[in-house]
Amino acid sequence: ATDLDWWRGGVIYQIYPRSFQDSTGDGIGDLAGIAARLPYVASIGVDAIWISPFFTSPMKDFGYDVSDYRDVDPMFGTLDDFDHLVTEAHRLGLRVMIDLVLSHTSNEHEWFKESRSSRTNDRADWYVWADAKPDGTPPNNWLSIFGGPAWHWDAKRLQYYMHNFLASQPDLNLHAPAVQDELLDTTRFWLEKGVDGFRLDTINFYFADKDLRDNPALAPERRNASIAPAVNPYNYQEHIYSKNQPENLDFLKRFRDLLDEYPGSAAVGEVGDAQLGMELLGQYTKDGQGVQMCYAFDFLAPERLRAERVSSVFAHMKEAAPDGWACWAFSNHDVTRHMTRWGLTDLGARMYATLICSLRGSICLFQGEELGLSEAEIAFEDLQDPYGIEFWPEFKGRDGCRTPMVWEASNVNAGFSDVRPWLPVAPEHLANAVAVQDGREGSLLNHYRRVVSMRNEMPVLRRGDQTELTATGDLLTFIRTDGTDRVFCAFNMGEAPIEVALPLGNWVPVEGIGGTEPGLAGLVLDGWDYALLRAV
Ligand code: ISL
Repeated sequence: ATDLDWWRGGVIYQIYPRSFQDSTGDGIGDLAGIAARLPYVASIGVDAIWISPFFTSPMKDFGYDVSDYRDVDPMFGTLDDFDHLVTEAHRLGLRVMIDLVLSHTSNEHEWFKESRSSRTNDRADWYVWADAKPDGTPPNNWLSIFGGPAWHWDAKRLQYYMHNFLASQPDLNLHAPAVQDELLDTTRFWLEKGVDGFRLDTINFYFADKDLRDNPALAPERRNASIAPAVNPYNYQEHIYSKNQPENLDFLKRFRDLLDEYPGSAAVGEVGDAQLGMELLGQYTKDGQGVQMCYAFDFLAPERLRAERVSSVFAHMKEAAPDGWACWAFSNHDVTRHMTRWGLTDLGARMYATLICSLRGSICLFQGEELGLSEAEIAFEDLQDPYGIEFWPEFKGRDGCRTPMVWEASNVNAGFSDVRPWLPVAPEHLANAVAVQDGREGSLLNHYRRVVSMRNEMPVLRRGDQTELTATGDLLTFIRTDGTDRVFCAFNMGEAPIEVALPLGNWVPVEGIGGTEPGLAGLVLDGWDYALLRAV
């Protein structure tokens, strides 16, 4: 617990509080439920939990629309419940990261209510307000990711306000010094409560162009629907003015100075940007001036992750973010679960689990990923996600990865809740329940436990360099090195057997296929097989 650099190469387990464990019988998960399930989380061997937002919220975007940053929504419990959760987590050796949404608030936040009340109040400039064009239309062509223009007319102020996400999520104006101060005070409030770190939502959306210039159209060859769905007009613009402004670096520096007052605290900033993600990661994590890690979107793409893609992402990182530190993920609460997205079998899921635990960087596992959960099908009538409702049925939204955790196969609602949950438990998930896999030696859950502890026990995997990354067809190989410690990692990212030549030296297997004799020149990996070998 004294390792101040725990985050470097650490494993973070993401909890979506609505769907983890209900303790009050309202069909919605809560903080007390999370606290009760922490021994399970600790059993996976992770370093930290990241809890998606649990702050007071009208829940238009399920907590990513905050109306009070310093309190817990009654649906999720109380500040006392949170304190108890932190104590429990620390007792179990888990660090706690909370999800701060500093780019925008809810339109029901007191700040916004005051800001919209006049053009002269104390918080008049806390949001991004602008006059209509002479013909009454919005000030510029910026679009909202969740559909429609990024501007909403306010009949009280007779001005438009800007929202990158829902109209009920007005963007804060971080150009106003008072806004920055307030957000940093809020951050301090939680540090004082004993949290160990933050996942910072949409960190690249903190600032928009002061002059509100129009975004240019995006050249068709640069179009990349890997983040916003292809049916979204947002994909037809280059968002150079509505986000990613250089003044963000100054704010992140201020944020980092605050973190440095609390040794051992760390932040991972989310940068969802199809074109510039890696460049921004490089800037935001550089030289201890910004956040420690950026959450990279590179492995969240719809297409199955191939060897070539892994190698090109790291090659790009070497160029664009040589000193950067990434946090990798295959699944989260915004994308189709990777079992389904990539059409994986159990064998494939094991290979990808071992791969993510072998990569240089920190990693995030999303609740249920360790169980091999597939994306749930949600009928339109049951749909909750406003993003899905907007673009249905071409894009079905994010509910399919947000269904309740499955604890027991036999219990009502899989042990998640005594009553009908806010999203249905997927019947096909029951066979994957924790209780089913827990004691079964070869289960995917136990595989995750094994590869996470392998990473924990081998500093070379957590912090070592990564060299000679090579993709040859479906074969991915690289060497992790830390002083004289060297681990050769080979992954067959396809179905057909592949012969692998070992680098010069004597290698003994540490994970994956066994039976390699020291001095052997090569081995054969069956489909989806992998091998980690240590130099002796
Ligand atoms: O930028 C994007 C598309 O170009 C998005 O992918 C964006 O990065 C992503 O949607 C941000 O997600 C986060 O903030 C949202 C919230 O709905 C998500 O759940 C959260 O993870 C708004 O707060």
